Amino acid sequence: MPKIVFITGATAGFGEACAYKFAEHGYDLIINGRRTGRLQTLADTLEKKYNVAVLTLPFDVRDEKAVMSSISTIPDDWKAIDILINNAGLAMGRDHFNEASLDDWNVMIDTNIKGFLYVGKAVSQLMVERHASTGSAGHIINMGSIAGKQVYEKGNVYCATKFAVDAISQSMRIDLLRHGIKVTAINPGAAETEFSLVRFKGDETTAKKIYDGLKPLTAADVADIIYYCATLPPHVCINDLSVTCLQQADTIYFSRTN
Ligand code: NDP
Ligand code: 8X3
Repeated sequence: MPKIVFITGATAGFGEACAYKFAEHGYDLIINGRRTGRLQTLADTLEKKYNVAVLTLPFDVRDEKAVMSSISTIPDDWKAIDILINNAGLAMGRDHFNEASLDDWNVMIDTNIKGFLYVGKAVSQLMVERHASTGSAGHIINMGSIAGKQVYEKGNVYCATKFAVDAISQSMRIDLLRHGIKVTAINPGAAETEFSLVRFKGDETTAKKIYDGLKPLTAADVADIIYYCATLPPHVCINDLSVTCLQQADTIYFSRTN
């Protein structure tokens, strides 16, 4: 039986790269995102290229009812989820605390904390039930950030949401220990995806500047690391992994070529 991996935020960036990586290795996939066209195209491509089964599960992670009903009504043969990559998330704006937009803060809190919690809870329940009936283990891989380890100027609420992911990952690891569920937090530094374009609301020039003089991480780099964490022996769990490109020491210190 192929293993099943459930990836939120699979329409771009890390999530999409993970979908390719796991499909390449024969996993069946449940993929989520809001852009249904992209989701269906990805499903069609992966099914054709890698001969795997793909279930699309479009919902907005901020919509509690949609998350809970979509996941509880997954067809029975898809409920045996081995790995959750709880990745959907975003930054909105990069402004000093007093100047930042409340709307931006609400979107980040609703997506990166509340949506992340809804998905984590719904899938962990399925994993717990499966562990009780078959003894099989699950693995939850949470997408944190180095912004969840160290704050930076104008990072305020985005950093806070990733500090929350860090804290929740630690709590999940403790609470799910008795159910044999591994919990891994991945904390990347700057990676060139659609992240900055979303953060700067479509302003391509500002988004590009983030990577000026850098060879940043790619989505494929992060997917490789996630795949490595997910395929270690059953008794081994990477709890927390931070990764940056060579030119980045932490959230503040960079060695740019320009
Ligand atoms: P992208 O913008 O490239 O991808 C983000 C993904 O999240 C998209 O698939 C998007 O899909 C999905 N998403 C966003 N909001 C929602 C929502 N409300 N409901 C469902 N899906 C949603 O960014 P990344 O791949 O870079 O980011 C992925 C994660 O990695 C985020 O949690 C981010 O905070 C984190 N991260 C990113 C870093 C970076 O430098 N790129 C570094 C460290 C962490 P859609 O729009 O179709 O819904
Ligand atoms: C994304 C990395 O440094 O832009 O989480 O906040 S950073």
